[in-house]
Amino acid sequence: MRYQIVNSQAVPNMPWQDAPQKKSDIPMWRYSENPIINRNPLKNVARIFNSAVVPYHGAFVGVFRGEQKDGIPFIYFGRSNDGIHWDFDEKKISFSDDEGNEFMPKYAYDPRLVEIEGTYYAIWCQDAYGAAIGMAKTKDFKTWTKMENPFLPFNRNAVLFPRKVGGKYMLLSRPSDSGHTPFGDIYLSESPDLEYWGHHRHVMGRSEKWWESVKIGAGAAPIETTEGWLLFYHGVTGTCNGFVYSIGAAILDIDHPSIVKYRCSTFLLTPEEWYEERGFVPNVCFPCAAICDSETGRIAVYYGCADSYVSLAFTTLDQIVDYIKEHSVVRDLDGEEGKQ
Ligand code: BMA
Repeated sequence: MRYQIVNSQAVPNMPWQDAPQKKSDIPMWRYSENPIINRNPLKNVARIFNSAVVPYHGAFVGVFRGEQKDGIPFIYFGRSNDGIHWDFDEKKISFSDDEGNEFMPKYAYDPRLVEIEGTYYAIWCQDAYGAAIGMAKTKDFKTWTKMENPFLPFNRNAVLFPRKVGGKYMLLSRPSDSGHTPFGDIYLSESPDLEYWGHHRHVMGRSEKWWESVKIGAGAAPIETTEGWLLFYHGVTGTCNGFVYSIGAAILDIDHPSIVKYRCSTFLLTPEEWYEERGFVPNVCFPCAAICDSETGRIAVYYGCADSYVSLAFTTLDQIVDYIKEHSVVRDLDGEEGKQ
């Protein structure tokens, strides 16, 4: 391997499928059995999509956006031996607050999940007198402790880094409005304790490339590599029939992640298959997690499809980093420290 995944474990049993014979020029390919989670996946839940998973004790666990049959999204816990076939708890995850009282948000969606120093953190969008970021932690996936909300409304798409950088926890997010925000850049915030967030920096904005010309938002937790932090994100374009969500990628500086080293000017995946083009919200590929194997450099991206399903796409570190570098366009704004 030309590049290495750093500070990560070997996951020999991660989901994987070799690239198809008929290769696209973009080195990311879909799992042939997509979608891996279909409609009506459990009682009272009509659709699971935009969800995040991690390796855990030789198997896999995850937090799943489950749209209930009354249309309101909550987070459900799931486990899997192969990362493909999932069993879900029938009841949504309930959290406890500092005083041990049960806490259930009014709604919760687009969860991400990351391990930092032996604790697992889920982070999602929830109501805090307006759409904002909710956060909770667990060590055993049995009890979850609700943490302070990092930001005021309106903000969505929050993604934690898997380790401290320069002694601080790092969080990517997208400040937004109260609706289906027609704008949005990715910002970085840091914290000494996961409670007080500051030193906000601009990372990157929507670009003049049309596939991501309306807004962008962080996707999977950044993957630490010898080239920098590999970030899969979503980019949105506007059409006469509404938004289209594609998957893109960038590589952020390892010590100063507000600086973009490489930014892929093309999408990696855009809605093409029936499960991406057709659903509750058509034309959505929305990445929320990536599992990687440090031994082989294999990467599996979990993405929500058409707000209706979960699917898998694969790549390898060498192929994707080379592709990003070859197609990189970094504008002055991306290369700045993001401080004004
Ligand atoms: C965004 C979020 C995502 C959703 C997408 C497409 O604003 O709400 O959860 O997948 O819209 O509907």
